[in-house]
Amino acid sequence: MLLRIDHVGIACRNLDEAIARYETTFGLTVTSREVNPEQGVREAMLQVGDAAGGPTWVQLLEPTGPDTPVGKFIARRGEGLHHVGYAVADITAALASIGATHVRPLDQRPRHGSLGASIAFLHPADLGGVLTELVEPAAS
Ligand code: V0V
Ligand code: CO
Repeated sequence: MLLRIDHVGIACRNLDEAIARYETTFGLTVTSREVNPEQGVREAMLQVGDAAGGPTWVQLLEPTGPDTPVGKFIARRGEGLHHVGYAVADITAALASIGATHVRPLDQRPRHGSLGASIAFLHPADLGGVLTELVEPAAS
């Protein structure tokens, strides 16, 4: 079901400062910046590699407010690794398959994600404390 790691999501208090950190330290560049009101984030995608199956990204996430997933995460744990996003070929089929396991989807249907992707989250409590995201990238 999982094709590759699509992105790692990193929670930060200040998006511009986080971007500068990755540009300066690693020479990464920003491919896109978006605001996603449904998810409560301002985010940037920085491309890390171009694996055979498709690119891989660092996703930097600044909360749009305190009462959002990333805002609550930072208040509780501070900045740091927030989630892992795996690429899937068919997110509807992946969600149906997950439905047959004990792992609870946080989304019953796909949501709008970065770069035109369709995304759905799985509960961290069912996956060893790791918030996990399924990503069906936009057709290229
Ligand atoms: C919270 N918890 C986490 C966590 N966030 N554990 C691991 N990784 C995380 N990122 C734990 C937290 O430590 C608590 O555990 C428990 O969950 C409840 O915490 P809470 O602060 O009360 O939070 P909740 O229950 O209100 O919400 C937690 C969940 C929520 C995971 C359900 O954050 C959620 O629905 N996330 C999915 C949406 C999301 O994260 N969007 C932002 C990224 P203890 O202490 O009780 O054990 S948007 C994105 O990636 C996009 C757009 C994209 O890729 O394109
Ligand atoms: Co993500």
